[in-house]
Amino acid sequence: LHRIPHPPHRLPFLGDVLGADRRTPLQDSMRLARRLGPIFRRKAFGKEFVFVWGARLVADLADESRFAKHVGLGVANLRPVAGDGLFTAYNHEPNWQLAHDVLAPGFSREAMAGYHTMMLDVAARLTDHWDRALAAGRTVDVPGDMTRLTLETIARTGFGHDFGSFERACPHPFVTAMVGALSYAQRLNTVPAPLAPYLLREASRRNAADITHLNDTVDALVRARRAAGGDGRGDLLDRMLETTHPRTGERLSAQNVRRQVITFLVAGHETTSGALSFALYYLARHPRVAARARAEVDRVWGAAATPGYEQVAKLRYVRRVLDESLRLWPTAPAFAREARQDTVLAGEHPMRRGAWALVLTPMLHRDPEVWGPDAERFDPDRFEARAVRARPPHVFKPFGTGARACIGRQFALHEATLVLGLLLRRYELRIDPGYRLKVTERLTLMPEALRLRLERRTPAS
Ligand code: MNH
Repeated sequence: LHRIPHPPHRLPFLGDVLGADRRTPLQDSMRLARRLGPIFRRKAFGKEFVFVWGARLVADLADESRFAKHVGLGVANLRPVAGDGLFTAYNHEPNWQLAHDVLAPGFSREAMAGYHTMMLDVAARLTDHWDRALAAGRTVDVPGDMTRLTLETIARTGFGHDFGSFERACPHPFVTAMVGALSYAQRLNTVPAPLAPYLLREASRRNAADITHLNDTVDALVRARRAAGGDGRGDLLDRMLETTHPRTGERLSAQNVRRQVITFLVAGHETTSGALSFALYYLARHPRVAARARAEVDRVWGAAATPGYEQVAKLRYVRRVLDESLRLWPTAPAFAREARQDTVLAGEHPMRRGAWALVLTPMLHRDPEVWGPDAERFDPDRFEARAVRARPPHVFKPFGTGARACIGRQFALHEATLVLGLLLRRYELRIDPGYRLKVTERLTLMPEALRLRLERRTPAS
């Protein structure tokens, strides 16, 4: 451990927390990473954390035979909310494999094709909303509206539910409760654990109320489905309630269903909404990129009023814009890996069984050894097939890695590419030239206070 650098001037007990901003722990760690190099330590309240971002080190951590997901820090803090749901389950908990096997077919190609029409319906509510803003000469609230869109999409495709987000001036109470729970989970890392109940007394009371609200919302949703006797036409909730494990015949318990629904509602929209928001930011900042993407949409979709399922995956350049946005700002910005047995990381750093390290994805995605000296520059051409093939594996990890990687990856990519295509086809995006990108953190990332002015696009001749 002594070979791993750490910041100078450590204080007893407080460690390296001085000068740290508790609202931006990730961007703080990025600053430290730039100073200290591809692997470093950070100490807080007597605990020491190891951060890794060098591409060679991360590639080694991706070796599934020696390392596995570690449920730690932010993820562990969500256990009171999501328990042994897919995202927060420990590797050894039997409900992980059970739920994974039961739910994986919900993300197959066929299932995705089935969600396509519902995704289009929800996207039409977004464009209606934006058309009204445009007609009234108002700017649009990008993170707010992307959150409305992605919440409605997962609620509709997963659970046949409508939160009415576009009809509300303020976020749905479910969203407020969810943001509260995520922010609280992040704050827990900024105080010494034994003191949390005292230091965060008020916040922890609010958190308990938030969790109760999440549970109540989900219980009502499940009750309604059971009362209707199923028939979500094979959506995720039907699978959770009806499907038995193909081999063991086991079923998810009522308690576990509740945790999975919360998991999917949260994991299924917060990160996608951030990804869409950053992509729109970069499109508005780079008119030439936007023009090229728009030309592709025109060419691939032609005169069709709405795109078919197959026509979304054909938007290769739009997808590169999305990938490049996720490179610079992967909206789930870290994941943790633990040693399955005593091992040596990259032949250099001995690790005991159970020892773990946090991968700082935004820094992995900026490692100059892989991405070059201009790694900070936005350039979708980095994801041209030829350029991708020329890079080593495990250098682009916005969806995590291995058995516990994101189950919703294809879902998110289809939804986001579809929506970007629709928005590019319909509007020109204008950004206030004075806007400076500022990133808000609540476990996930979001461009703060991003507003765009829309212009109705003059139809292509
Ligand atoms: Mn998602 C796991 C990122 C969209 C449901 N997701 C992960 C992990 C990352 C991640 C990173 C791994 C975390 C870890 O190793 O601790 N997810 C994203 C991003 C987007 C995203 C960047 C959008 C962009 N995720 C979605 C969507 C859904 C979803 C959409 C559901 C519809 N994700 C999950 C679930 C897991 C997960 C469930 C946990 C999988 C498991 O452990 O088995």
